[in-house]
Amino acid sequence: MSQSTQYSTLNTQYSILIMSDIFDKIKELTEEIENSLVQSVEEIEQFRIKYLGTKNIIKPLFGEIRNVANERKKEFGQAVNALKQKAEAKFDGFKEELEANASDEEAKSIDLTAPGIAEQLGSRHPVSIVMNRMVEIFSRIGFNVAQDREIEDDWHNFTALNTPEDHPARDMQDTYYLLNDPERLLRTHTSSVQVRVMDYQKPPIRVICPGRVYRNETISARAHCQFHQVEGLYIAEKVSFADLKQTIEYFAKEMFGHQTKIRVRPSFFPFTEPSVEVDVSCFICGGDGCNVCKYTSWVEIGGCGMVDPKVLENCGIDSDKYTGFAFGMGVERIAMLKYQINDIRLLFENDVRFLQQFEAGL
Ligand code: 2NM
Repeated sequence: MSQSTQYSTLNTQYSILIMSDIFDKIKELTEEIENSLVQSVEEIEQFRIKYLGTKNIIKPLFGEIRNVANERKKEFGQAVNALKQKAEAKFDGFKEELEANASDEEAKSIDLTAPGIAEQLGSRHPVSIVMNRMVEIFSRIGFNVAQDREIEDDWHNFTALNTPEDHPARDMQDTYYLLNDPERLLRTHTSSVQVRVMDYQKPPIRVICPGRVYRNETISARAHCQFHQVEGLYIAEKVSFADLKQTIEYFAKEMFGHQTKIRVRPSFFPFTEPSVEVDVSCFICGGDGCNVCKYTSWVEIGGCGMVDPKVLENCGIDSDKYTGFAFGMGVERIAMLKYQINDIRLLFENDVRFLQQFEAGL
């Protein structure tokens, strides 16, 4: 035997002795890792430090390889590597378990029986609902919508409409005039829009004018200083009062139900002759008498008449060739009847507890 062989043999002898210890140590650590249990994040961290940290207890075993006999180096290396992999796998397992438990805890904290949070849908203002419905009804028989300014001049709001200089409607008591410009006022009806339509359009004319109007009224349950109107105008050859009544009857049946009847009572407006006020049979009680119709069986919905020839002439329309009818209705009044709202102020206060009771959509 050469010296080197001898030395090697010696070394092997020595190593074998230690090796049984080292292999025992590996086995012991393997079992320890396998049997490890953790309860908390802290214990997982302790495990990591012990087996995988920079000063972990597996690391020194790798250094021992130089003391292992050549013929067992491979076996030893594999065993230590396996031990290290075992520790890594165990640690990964702990982490996964922890994460699964965390999401379990989270899931447990959700009350699946709790009622859902309802999506808050906006609702349409009752004035808009009724106004849109009125426009839709008249659109179906050929009326076009016309809109124009709310700040008007005296001509379009009064003079062209045959309202005399001394008419009470022109009074500061009834009409809002602009402070810095007495020639301008807030329109008191949407007839002013129809005057503008007649100015730029030749007959036949068939328009409805929905919009906001202003009157200097003391605010109460029944009156407001602002409200909305839908006014209509039809000018052509041979337009008659019968045409007017048919149009109003069609509207009333569409708006309040097909059993609805209409009646007209003589009235007066500066811009129409003859003029009438329109009632519909009470759509709440059907004529038996109730609070809405004040036990009269009828409810008033607006006024109308044949356009005064002077108005047509004022707007440049030949009154020998053309005749026309016009009507006007208050949107708030019809909304209040339809929804049985007893105070007009509710329609202008924007209290959501009131507004939420109306339908979404059109
Ligand atoms: C009403 C009643 C009666 C009306 C008249 C006109 C116009 F411009 F043609 F002269 N537009 N609207 C009218 C007629 C309005 O409201 C109660």
